[in-house]
Amino acid sequence: MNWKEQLDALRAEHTDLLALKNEAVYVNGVYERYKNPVLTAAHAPIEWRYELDEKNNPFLMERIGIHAVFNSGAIKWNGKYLLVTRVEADDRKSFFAVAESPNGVDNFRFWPRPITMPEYGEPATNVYDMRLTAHEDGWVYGLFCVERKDHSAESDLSAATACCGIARTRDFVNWERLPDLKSRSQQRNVCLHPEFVNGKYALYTRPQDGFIDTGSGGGIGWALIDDICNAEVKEELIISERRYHTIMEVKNGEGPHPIKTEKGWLHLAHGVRGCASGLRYVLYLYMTSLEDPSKVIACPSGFFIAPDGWEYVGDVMNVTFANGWIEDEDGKVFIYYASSDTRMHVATSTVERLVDYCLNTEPDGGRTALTVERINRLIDKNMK
Ligand code: M1P
Repeated sequence: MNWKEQLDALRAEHTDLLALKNEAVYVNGVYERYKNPVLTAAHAPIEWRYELDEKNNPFLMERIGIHAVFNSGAIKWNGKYLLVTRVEADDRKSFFAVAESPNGVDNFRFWPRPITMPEYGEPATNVYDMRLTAHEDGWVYGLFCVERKDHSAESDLSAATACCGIARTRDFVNWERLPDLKSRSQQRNVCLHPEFVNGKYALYTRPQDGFIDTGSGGGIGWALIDDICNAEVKEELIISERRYHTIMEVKNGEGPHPIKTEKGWLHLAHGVRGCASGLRYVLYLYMTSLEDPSKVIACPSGFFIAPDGWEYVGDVMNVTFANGWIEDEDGKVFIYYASSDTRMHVATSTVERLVDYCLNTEPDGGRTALTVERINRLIDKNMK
């Protein structure tokens, strides 16, 4: 093949990938999973990776490698399903890029350029995992993790700090960067509640002692903020606690902002436990009260989505992670989750089914005997 033929073949393969239709393949009453991932590294535009000039790139090599597309914020915007993705280049640096689809389950295409996020203070080493919130103040906010080198431990090459970056936009191209969240502890997985609460902005937080270890950080926190343009966590209430021998023994973190339903706020979060093969990240749901979004009213036991089949395999194995979902006008919910820090998937459900799941799945009993008792109660009912 000559250079031109090679390029045509590359373009044809990319076009076919983007046009691939998706189909629901796995139904468990709660949600449908889909056959194909909605976004992978191979979806990244050819123009981001190759220099398309035969003279300068005679072997048609990738000049910039894209390694993974995962942990994406989500929003419905002008009738389109938008993901603000975490794209990781081969150099391990993550950046944000918008991809849109006409139907939410396939045909996702990246916008021509990645997001140029303004810096705040010391330039970030890495940024990732944006949670999007169309707030009732009229702005769309993106809250994300900002990683910087920990200068207090220069000799430790892995020492880093995590804090919450805050930016807002009206078009997803131009972003106004606000000061990073001030907090006594490090923070990751911070998300903005869509409504004012007692006249204040409200945040879901995840306090952590170190960059990786949550340490004394007890779980998902709740904090009211006086001024989003100078946001500071003054008081933090832990609302979804880590607990021994649960799916969130080691860590947890809020996903996207909760969906408002007639029966309460519906939350999607991730829980982490340790096992012989490392950390296992799964997704769980819980609900809080409409009157007081910091009060948990339902906390079904166990996981809602865990890695399945080849989702186990990737850059960081045994991980499902979600920071984006979209509720459609008819109550359909598109749950965007990443597998193993490598690719993006979608699962679909409805508000009605997710609320039913939350309100009719018992909380973790804490002991084997109680799980067996529950199964026996169910068998008794079914034998009547
Ligand atoms: O590698 C799994 C996940 O690890 C982190 O999540 P957490 O702070 O809860 O441990 C994040 O870096 C996340 O991006 C990543 O998917």
